[in-house]
Amino acid sequence: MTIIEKLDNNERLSYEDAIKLYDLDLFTLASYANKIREEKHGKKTYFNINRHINPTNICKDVCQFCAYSASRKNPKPYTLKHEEILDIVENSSKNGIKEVHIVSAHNPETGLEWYLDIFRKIKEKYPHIHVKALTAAEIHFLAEEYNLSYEDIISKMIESGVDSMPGGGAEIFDEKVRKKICGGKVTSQQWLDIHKLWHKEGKQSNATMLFGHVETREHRIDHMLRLRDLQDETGGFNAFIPLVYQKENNFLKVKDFLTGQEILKTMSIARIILDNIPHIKAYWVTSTVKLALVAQEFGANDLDGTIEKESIQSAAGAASAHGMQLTEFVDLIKNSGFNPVERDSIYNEIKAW
Ligand code: V47
Repeated sequence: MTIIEKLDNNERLSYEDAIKLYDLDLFTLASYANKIREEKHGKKTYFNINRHINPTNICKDVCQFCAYSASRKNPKPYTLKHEEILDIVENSSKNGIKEVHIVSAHNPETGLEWYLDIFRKIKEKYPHIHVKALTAAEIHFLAEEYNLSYEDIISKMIESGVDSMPGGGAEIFDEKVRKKICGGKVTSQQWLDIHKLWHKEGKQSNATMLFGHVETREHRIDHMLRLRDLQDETGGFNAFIPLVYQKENNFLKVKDFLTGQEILKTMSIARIILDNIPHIKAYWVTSTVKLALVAQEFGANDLDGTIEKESIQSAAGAASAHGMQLTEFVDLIKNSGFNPVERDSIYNEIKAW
């Protein structure tokens, strides 16, 4: 059977099939991806009103693609006090945020409680705000640093009020590429194991993929299929988020950058092969806002949120340092022909704008 026949029959695609998808032209891929998007979500595009907080940039690990952590490329180490974080949440709560997305570097100097106690403090004062915090990479770091199991860290997260886990730290699962770009931090299998344990607690998470650096198309397909396999077991992933690599201020020397066509093809392929993950997020921070809007017709049905302040990708060149204004965000989605729907962090609908 040809790949087109398999697509027409809605067959689940194998690794060999999925690789062939990249040989199809962009608009053929888009028509299949968009059909799936429309069957699942119609013309709805989800977003949330959120605040990203990155409490420290001091990191034990050195990822070659990272421009955020304090290093000789970015010699400005900081660690926020809990009072400073609470001030940020106080201000953001006045702007109507429904989620704080808290991700830190791997700081061996603060102690475990510094990482966890802030969630308790936020929950106590703002019980209505969803706390999305601690990537699998941070959980692995904390477990190693404090000689605890992943289960221990996860139960401490739950006790402290963490509601869901973000999808960061996945990068690319292929072990050879991983060694090159972020050897030393959480391995691919450990990343998957941690999400599996989190899902086992009845909790939800997201999954990212960093692409457009030294990986190949085959590595991307392998990455997505490892996620599809875990999702078959647990059903705990809400969204898949392909993160487009940003090139400034880091240690990775990448000559050729992705074309818009390659980014859109990858979005469409993700929508086609990840048949068990409900949402594909075009993270406007890394794709640019304009391409994220276009991606709505290539399988993506979520644009993340207003963010307010973004430090990780903006350190590497993305135009996202100050987030997006809510009214502009909503207007852009409407003007591109889609229906903006505000959601909470686990995709309950809050308001059709
Ligand atoms: O894992 C670091 C990435 C991620 C660069 O779960 C870079 O809803 C591009 O995971 N170019 C953290 N990307 C951000 C993240 C995320 C973002 C938005 C929503 C969610 C979610 C998760 O940022 C890291 C890493 O892959 N990153 N450096 C760079 N130069």
